[in-house]
Amino acid sequence: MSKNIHPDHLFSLNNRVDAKDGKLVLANMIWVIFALFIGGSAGMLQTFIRAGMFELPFGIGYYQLLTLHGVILALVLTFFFIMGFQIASLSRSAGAFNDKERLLGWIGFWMMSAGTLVAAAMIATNEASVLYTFYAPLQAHAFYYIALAVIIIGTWFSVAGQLMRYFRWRKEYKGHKTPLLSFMASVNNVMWLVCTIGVSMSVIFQYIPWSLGIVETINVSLSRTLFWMFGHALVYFWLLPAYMSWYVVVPKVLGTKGFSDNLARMSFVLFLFFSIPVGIHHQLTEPGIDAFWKGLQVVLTFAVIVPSLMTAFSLFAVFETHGRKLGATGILDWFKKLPWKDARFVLPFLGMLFFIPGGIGGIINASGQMNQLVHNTIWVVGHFHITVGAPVILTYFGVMMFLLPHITGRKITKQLNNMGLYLGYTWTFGMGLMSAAMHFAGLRGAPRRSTFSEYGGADIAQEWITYQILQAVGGTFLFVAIVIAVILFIQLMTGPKTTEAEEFPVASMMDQSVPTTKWVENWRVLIIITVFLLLIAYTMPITQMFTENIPGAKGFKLW
Ligand code: HAS
Repeated sequence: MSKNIHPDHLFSLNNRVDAKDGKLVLANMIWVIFALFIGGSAGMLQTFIRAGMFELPFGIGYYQLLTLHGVILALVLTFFFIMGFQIASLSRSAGAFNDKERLLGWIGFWMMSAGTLVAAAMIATNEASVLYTFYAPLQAHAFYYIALAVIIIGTWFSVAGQLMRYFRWRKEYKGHKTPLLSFMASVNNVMWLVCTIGVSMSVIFQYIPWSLGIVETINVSLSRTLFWMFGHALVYFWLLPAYMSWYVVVPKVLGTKGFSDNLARMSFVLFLFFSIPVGIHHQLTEPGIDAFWKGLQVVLTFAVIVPSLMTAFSLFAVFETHGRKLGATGILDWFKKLPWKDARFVLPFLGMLFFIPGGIGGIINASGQMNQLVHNTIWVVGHFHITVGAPVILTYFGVMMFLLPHITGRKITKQLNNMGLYLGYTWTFGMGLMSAAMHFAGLRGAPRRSTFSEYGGADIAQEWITYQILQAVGGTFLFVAIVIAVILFIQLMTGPKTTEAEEFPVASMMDQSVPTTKWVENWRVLIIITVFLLLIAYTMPITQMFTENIPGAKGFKLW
């Protein structure tokens, strides 16, 4: 392909998601809506149980419901959304998938679907009440672990198809910088491939033989360490699609340009480097890991905060320059110029607001001594509801607003846009109330992963009850928001068709025609640095887990 193509031409090669790719995207998104309804309903019930206001019928256990809630929202909803959105982003920005790439996407989709159904059956029959972290020595049925492995391998197939599409573009337009959205999706995919290796090894070589009775005991420290090597990167795997939307979609919705293509690429590269070698910050209170390695991973955790700060800076720059162009003059009145009536903007913006306390909470968690105070309290549950449960999910909603009608050939009507706004405000109120109550209760020592108890009439447990009631009120608002969301998403896909479908907004950047920094797209260098940091952070702690004669644990089924 010619080297003389003007970057602006390359930027606007594809205006829409290809129709065949669209079907694959839609299949993934239907799972998202289903998972939202089931997982959200389970969540509301939990808040009532924890407040002592409701008891589950038919012998259903609290931990059974909590496992369902965590797995279906944190794993199923997110995985299907990410695959769907990334396929759509690649198809929109790099062009249609070929048959082979699309087939890989479909194989991935069916494997993820099959794995989800088996895992759900295991949870429904109370064979797998081990929560989404499936910590050993709690032992689920072998089918549950097999199902989890199938889901992860399913994502690999889908990711392989997406990466093939990206690298085909690079070959076709050799020497040109790749479309930003396609680059971002590829970084997330490569990060995913690297971080899931450890947890897959653990599931295949530790959990499955142990749950089948082939080996009697499991090395708990090793299994948890391999889980968190994946588990913290998982949170950025959720977050980066939201950042794709913040960097690329939101500026276009405002009718302006994104701040910087180069800065956005750099922040994604930093996520690739620093998302994985930080998992031990979830294990700061655990024995069996040397303090030095905990300290090192805390330092690396502070490095992974930098790309989020770069993102915040970039967003402020976009909002302010946009407002000034529209005539804002004072320090903050650009704020008034933002499109407050457009749900495609308001949903992700509310998410950004949540991420300010969400990010501060993360920094508190990561600070060694502070972690002693909050670890295993419901503060942590509050933290993840204002990170994955708000910035991430509200942005996913914002994406669904335009993506569903874009693919199905419809428009967002005024009425649907208003529903989107109600969804955003109801979700914000419910999540704000519930997670603030969780943070405050956590600071007063209320534990996480526990059902209602008066703890033998202990005074301190009395203090938690008001917060638990507030959580139930917040949970009720969230349930109302979920009902709005489900109705809205169905209507966005089934309303009257139009000749001109809703656009998939993709902004150009202020530095669109500036060439990208060369090494940022040198995948060999990127992967070497990623693996190097991973080896530095994990080689010694994991070696010690093999050499220090840690006794294995038999399986427990405490439910
Ligand atoms: Fe976290 C625990 C540390 C981010 C999710 N985290 C969890 C768990 C989950 C989770 C699920 O170090 C619990 C896991 C479990 O079950 O045990 N977290 C961090 C740090 C960050 C962080 C340092 N977490 C996230 C994100 C998540 C997530 C993102 C999901 C998507 N987290 C921890 C630690 C623990 C932990 C410990 C273990 C706790 C324990 O002991 O168990 C950082 O990445 C945060 C950086 C973020 C920022 C914010 C940038 C702000 C932006 C918005 C700008 C707003 C604008 C609007 C522009 C620095 C980008 C402005 C408009 C106006 C006009 C005002």
